Amino acid sequence: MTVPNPPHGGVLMERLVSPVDAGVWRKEKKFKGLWPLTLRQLCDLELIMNGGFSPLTGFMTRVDYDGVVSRMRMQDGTLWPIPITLDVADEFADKIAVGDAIGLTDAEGALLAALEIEALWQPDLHQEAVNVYQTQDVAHSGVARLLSRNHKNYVGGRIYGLEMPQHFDFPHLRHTPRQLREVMAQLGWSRVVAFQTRNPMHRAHVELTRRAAVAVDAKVLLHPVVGETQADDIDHYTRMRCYEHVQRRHTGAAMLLSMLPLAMRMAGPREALLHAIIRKNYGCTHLIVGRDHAAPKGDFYSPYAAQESVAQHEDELGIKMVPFQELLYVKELDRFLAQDELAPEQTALSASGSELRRRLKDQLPIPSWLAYPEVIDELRRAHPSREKRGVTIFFTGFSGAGKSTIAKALLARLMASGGRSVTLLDGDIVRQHLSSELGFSRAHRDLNILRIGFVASEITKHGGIAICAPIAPYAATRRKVREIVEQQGTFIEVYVSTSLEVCEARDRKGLYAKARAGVIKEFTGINDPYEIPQNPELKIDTATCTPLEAADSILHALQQRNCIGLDKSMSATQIVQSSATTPIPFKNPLQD
Ligand code: PPS
Repeated sequence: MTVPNPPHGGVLMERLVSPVDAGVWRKEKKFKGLWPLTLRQLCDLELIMNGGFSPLTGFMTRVDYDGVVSRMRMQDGTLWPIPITLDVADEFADKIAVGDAIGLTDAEGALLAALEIEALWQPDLHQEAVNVYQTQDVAHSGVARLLSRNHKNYVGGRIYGLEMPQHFDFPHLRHTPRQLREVMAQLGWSRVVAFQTRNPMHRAHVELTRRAAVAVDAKVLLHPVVGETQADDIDHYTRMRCYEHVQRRHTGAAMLLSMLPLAMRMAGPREALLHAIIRKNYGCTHLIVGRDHAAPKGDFYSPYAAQESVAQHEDELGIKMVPFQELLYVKELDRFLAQDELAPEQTALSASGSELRRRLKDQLPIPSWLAYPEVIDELRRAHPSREKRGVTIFFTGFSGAGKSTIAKALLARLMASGGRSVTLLDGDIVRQHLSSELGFSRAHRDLNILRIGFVASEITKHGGIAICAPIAPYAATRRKVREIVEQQGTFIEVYVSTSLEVCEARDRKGLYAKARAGVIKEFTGINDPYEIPQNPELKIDTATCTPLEAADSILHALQQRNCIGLDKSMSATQIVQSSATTPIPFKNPLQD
């Protein structure tokens, strides 16, 4: 039987203990603490446990970390490019010490592994950024993630895997290195070229993979990364469906498809080396390395740095680099050719992933030479037009500023136009249901706003319109909500800037009077702070417009941003005119 390429370091280092030992760890060993793993840490743990990170036996200790950061070598001299570390918060680090064992759990609290602590330290993250990412610039997504992390401590030590993380998505496409090696051995594959990707495959990718396989006389492993990559990447569910379509088209072409649970760092040249090591551990002999391999947005690495980095170490690693050739589509031939194969008179069209993304984003037609039609259908389903994507309209302002009234007017306008589901999360209503146990301390207000933000982000994710109308006095909390919502769709902050004097003069609920009299403590504007929004998308002063005018200016802003379609029955200008003829003044006692 064929033997696939041996793993890095010679031995496949799997860290899952026997069921009997797992039972002993669970019942008899004492854990000093339980650490709930982040999604990224969960990916790292899985690759430590399944041997994808061979020869690592756990999260790196300080000596290995220092060696890897400074010269890409572990203490025993093994080549390793990127620290694989477990970062934990101060409160957790304060409770543990070298010699202790801790339990590592998933987000639901299921115990997955034990870690025997051999090192606990506070790393110099700036130095790590400079060495590993070659920059401290937070415009680099990997550096930004590293430097903004709340977990400032690293815990290193051996891992004893008790249970693999559970996956319910595409179980037939998940393999450990051992399983994939067995499949390759059964197929008699001794030369396998891996294609690493975090993007959907378009036809030029398929063609270059085919060419690479021919060039090095190898079979192909499509090995897409499905751990966390970059925030704006296409979700792995969509991508996996696309890869499956590609595989179906190439059934005769000796092509395996398997998911790699790696959380990418976007560390360019160093990351390309890590990709090579992992593929060797999965039994591959070759890895396709493209221009800008594992590079973030921005010009942080020269286009060929990753290829050079792998080429330089390929003998030591025992896996060969196959450089990715940029292919262009030649109209006259209906074929893909490399730049140096083009005849002067031929029309070459760019077949790049960015071209595909641009066409998807701008809802432009996508020709079938750029991607297979069934792949295009999947991508279109995952990219609804902007006017079908979710949006959160987040009002903020003093009590009595008019937030609820405008929100209700906006809700009515949107519902009247039809076609969208709209949910109003009004401050008062939320406090009766979602946040009924909360008061008005800073901690409770933050919790309240984050709950609203969570619900709004779910609504946005599913293509709905969420209108939120809390006071939301703190800028940092508003920013957090913006961050979680923007991962799903559009966020529009509307600052209802009605002055405190006007709000107090209105005092419809009599709360200002009570606050002045000291009956209500921590009342926003009177004896509690309100931080004015610095860059809201819209600012509305209800002292100078009616609720319908305010709602219409928001509708107009939504239309300008293509968040909603043009209402054919009533254009924005008509709406403004009609509302101007039937003004509803803010002093209407039914409001707010
Ligand atoms: S926060 O800060 O965003 O959590 O506040 P929010 O949930 O929007 O509060 C909404 C309503 O609570 C009433 N209320 C108070 N507001 C501010 N400070 C104090 N101490 C307070 N106590 C009660 C008030 O009516 C707010 O409603 P609106 O709709 O804003 O007038």
